[in-house]
Amino acid sequence: MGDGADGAPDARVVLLGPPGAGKGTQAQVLSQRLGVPAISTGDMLREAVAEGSDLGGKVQGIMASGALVDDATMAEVVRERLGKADARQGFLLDGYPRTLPQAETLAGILRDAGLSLSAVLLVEVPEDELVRRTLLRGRADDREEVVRERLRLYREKTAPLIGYYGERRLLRQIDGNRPVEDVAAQMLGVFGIEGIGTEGI
Ligand code: B4P
Repeated sequence: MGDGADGAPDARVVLLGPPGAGKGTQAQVLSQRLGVPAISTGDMLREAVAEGSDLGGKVQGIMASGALVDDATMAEVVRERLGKADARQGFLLDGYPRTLPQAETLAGILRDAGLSLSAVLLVEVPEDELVRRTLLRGRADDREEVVRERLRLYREKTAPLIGYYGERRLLRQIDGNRPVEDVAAQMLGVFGIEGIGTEGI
């Protein structure tokens, strides 16, 4: 892993894992410690829905049902976001890629910019715990049947990325069934940073 412009480790990171694994929670912690923006495609889509934009209108029903937004739409969203100035020194991608075509799109965006990923952190949590957490969270799409559909789609469409990134030697396994600060410490360890200062998350 090379060094960024200011001497900090390169951090072009993908957070991979099932819905409710805590990717969004960890992205906030890591963003602060690594000094790169957390980019959550789920949050971006929810903002679009709240604003009532064309994109929001297009994805609202899809998200409510637990289905995935199509790859072409997501490619536009991500290409535009990664083109912004704050993502130049690195980023934490939370919720993207979610399919093999999305992984290829991301590889293409980075290749065009002469860049590559630093690591893919796979957050692993048993399914019963995932359901428990998401139902506790109580977001609009956190009804049990919708959560089960999101988990099914994860196994079908997203889990193949584990092999994809494993072959590229980018995958790091993280035990997500631990307290938030322990999960953060495991992730920071990947970048050679001690997990201190994550209290009170
Ligand atoms: P997301 O917003 O990505 O939703 P998620 O996967 O359910 O959340 P996450 O894993 O980040 O969990 P969190 O930290 O909140 O996607 C929503 C929808 O958007 C998708 O269904 C899809 O329709 C669409 N979408 C987004 N990206 C897309 C893409 N690339 N392609 C197509 N469609 C896309 O944590 C969950 C809960 O657990 C929280 O309440 C938290 O407090 C708790 N928690 C976290 N860590 C914990 C820990 N260590 N211990 C105990 N509890 C913990």
